[in-house]
Amino acid sequence: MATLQIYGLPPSTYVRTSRMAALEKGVDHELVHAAPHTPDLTAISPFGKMPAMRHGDVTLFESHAINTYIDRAFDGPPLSPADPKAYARMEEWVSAVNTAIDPLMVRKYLFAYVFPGTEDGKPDRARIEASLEELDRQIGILDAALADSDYLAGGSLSLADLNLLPIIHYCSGMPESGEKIKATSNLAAWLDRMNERDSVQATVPPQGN
Ligand SMILES: N[C@@H](CCC(=O)N[C@@H](CS)C(=O)NCC(=O)O)C(=O)O
Repeated sequence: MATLQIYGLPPSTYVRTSRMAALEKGVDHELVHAAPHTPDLTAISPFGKMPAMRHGDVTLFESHAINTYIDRAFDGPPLSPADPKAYARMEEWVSAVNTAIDPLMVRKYLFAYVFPGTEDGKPDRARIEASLEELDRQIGILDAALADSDYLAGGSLSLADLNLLPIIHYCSGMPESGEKIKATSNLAAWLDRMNERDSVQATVPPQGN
């Protein structure tokens, strides 16, 4: 059988999710190191973003499409609930993370530390400060979402949890968000639970990225 290839770089939150999906299914994959907008990626993704995927003659871009393919094309534990309500709940959280949480927590807040674009290269404090109120609100939303179940879509791990984990991993290591996450009960417990998984431990991004 063809090798599953995931194109992208280890620090990327979306690349990490696809790699975790493969590991959760017990599928060997090759990570093909490719930066955004380089030929390996643009050959598959018209937008040049990571991740992209190749499996035999199947090529895909967009992480949720890739993760869904990995879940359905291979044996191994299901990463999407069979129950329609729980399935819709998973989709709800994948979408909310991609459209609301990633733009705030990653693109606005974390990037103000990692890619500040300031003259002296120091964190962009104005952008960080401007993120904090919404950061607090979103952490509260996630904490509430995990009040009645161990995972976002119910009692079992799903693609929604794998999609969120890389973001919360980074945020838990930053001063303001780290403090806020530590002060939660459900989100902090979810992170501890997730951190015990082999797929999470095998994909920890290199330090300094
Ligand atoms: N909606 C896309 C988003 C992918 C995405 O934004 N990837 C980032 C890295 S985490 C990227 O490639 N950024 C480079 C760029 O936007 O030019 C997906 O889910 O795959």
